[in-house]
Amino acid sequence: MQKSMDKAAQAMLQVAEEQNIKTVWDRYQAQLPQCGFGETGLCCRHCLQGPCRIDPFGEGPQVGTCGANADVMVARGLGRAIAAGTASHSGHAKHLVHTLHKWVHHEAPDYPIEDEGKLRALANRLGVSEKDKPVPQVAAEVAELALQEYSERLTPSLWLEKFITPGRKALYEKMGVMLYGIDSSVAEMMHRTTYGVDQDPLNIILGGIKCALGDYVGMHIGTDLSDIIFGTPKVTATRANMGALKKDAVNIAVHGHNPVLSDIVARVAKEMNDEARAAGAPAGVNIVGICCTGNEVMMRHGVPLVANAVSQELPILTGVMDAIVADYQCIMPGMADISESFHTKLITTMSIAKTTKATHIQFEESTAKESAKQIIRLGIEAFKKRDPAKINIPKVETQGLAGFSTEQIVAALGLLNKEDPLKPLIDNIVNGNIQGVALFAGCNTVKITQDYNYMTMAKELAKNNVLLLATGCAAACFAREGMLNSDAANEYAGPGLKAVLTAVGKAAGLNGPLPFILHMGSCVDNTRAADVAVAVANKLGVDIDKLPVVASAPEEVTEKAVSIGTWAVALGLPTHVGVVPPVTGSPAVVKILTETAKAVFGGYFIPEPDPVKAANALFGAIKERRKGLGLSN
Ligand code: NFS
Ligand code: SF4
Repeated sequence: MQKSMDKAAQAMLQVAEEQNIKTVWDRYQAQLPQCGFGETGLCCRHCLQGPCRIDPFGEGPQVGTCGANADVMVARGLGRAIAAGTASHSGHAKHLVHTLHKWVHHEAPDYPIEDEGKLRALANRLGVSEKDKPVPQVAAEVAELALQEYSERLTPSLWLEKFITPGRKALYEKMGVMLYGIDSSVAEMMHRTTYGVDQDPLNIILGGIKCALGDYVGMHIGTDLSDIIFGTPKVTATRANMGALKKDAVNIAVHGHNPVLSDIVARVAKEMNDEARAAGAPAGVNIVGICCTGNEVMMRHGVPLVANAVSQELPILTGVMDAIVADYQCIMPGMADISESFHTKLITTMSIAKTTKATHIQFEESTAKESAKQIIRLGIEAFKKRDPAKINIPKVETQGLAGFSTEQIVAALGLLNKEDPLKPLIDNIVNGNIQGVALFAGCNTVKITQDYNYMTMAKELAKNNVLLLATGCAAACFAREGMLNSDAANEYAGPGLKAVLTAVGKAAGLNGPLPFILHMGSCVDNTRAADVAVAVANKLGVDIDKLPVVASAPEEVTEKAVSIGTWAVALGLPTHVGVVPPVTGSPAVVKILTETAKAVFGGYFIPEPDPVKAANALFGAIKERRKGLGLSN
């Protein structure tokens, strides 16, 4: 199997081979064959009488020591994955809440409040009267409400109630999955899946849905507060891939997730150009992005994203990656080993995410700018230690647009209809120019040729006039592969879709159509797409499960992707996964996820490793929903 479709990644993998440097692909090879019990979800370590395994072929034991059967083991494993994902997204968001709270108390003086309008709009939506109150007071009240979302509430989650459709709210209450607190939903999942508690797979999965709604709320808070503090993304011309690394600059990558770190580094870098020049780098400091925080700074500052997820180690092999600054999540431990073979300085910054082989600079909001400068200085020092013989920058660099926040999508549509911006979108869905909308999210995995599923599915769906939204590593993939521009729209979009994109592009003063894939942000920004769906559903007076909107994580890896997929299902979306999670050991659980979920929530999982079949399945789901709405075209 080819490792990656990305031309720059291919070039660097060649270098890895020549220099006998082991990457994630080699480590994966060394793991093969992977354990069949683990792959199917049929092992359990939830107590010390284990580990227990169930024989999927029916010959060995069919229950664990305590009597847990395959259905219980698989459902419990899935539940815990959702809890881990929820804890991660909401932990990231909690960090932003603390930053806002510190800002109010003058303990985070270096942070801006870029979008007062969004702060006030959010306050209003949450029922806080903001009129005549100064920004710090409104911020304090919003931060307080956000913190309250975490612990056990006596009333349903405010964020969930205020942002979903009335139909969903009623359904969640009826099904007993209404969220009363993010952290409490995680704790409850840990409780119900521990030794001898929940033993009904359907009940465990309903608990998983409740916890996944905690993920949705955590992500929503993350996006809201990032926008308030750092600015709501605006459509930005940007570049991507490893060709954006510069031989004559100090190249520093921000890697991880939270703009609390990366946004400040991107801002402060502008002040450090002279120091870099003095060190012999005429082009100054060149900040680039890796993974989701790369998307954050790409949207807000046009910082080029050079790699993501499975290819995160490869920029080091260019020999010009002077420093990598990491916060948390999706940072492979293997990064530390590879950076040791080069001059690259790996810098960790968060107390919960250290690695023995990296330099740790504790990043505090109170001294954010100073810490950022200290970090950049380490990059400048490392630059001096470059080995010219090892320099090898692949000449692959793409152009595209990023930064399609919900607000920007509404603004773009407003160019066609100022009074009623959603109308052009709805009209074009009704007349069939746009058959439906597909949200692409998730990671890149070593188990699939990098980008292959994304690219294949995107082309298939676009041909059928499906508008694509992308976040996280999906958005990063499309950026690296040069899909976020007018040329790609001209090449791949079907005639109806192209006509709409051209009309909007023209109204926006572009030289061609809008991209057929709208880069909506990082992984936590998936709720931006949900907000668009909710707005359209509310306007039409139907629930989300009636809309021709689908989701896909074609190359997913993380537990976070499992939580997102689960709330997408709970929102009512047919949701494709290209890597089948460890659930196949329980046909009962598979049936709950793919069939029962559809009957109850309207949304359901479509596990399908083949990208063409997956695109057909999603388009089929879109067609089914169009028919349900009485749209025969
Ligand atoms: Ni989200 Fe995937 Fe990580 Fe971001 Fe990428 S791996 S689940 S997209 S970087 S979180
Ligand atoms: Fe085995 Fe049951 Fe313990 Fe799991 S909880 S390890 S199945 S005894």
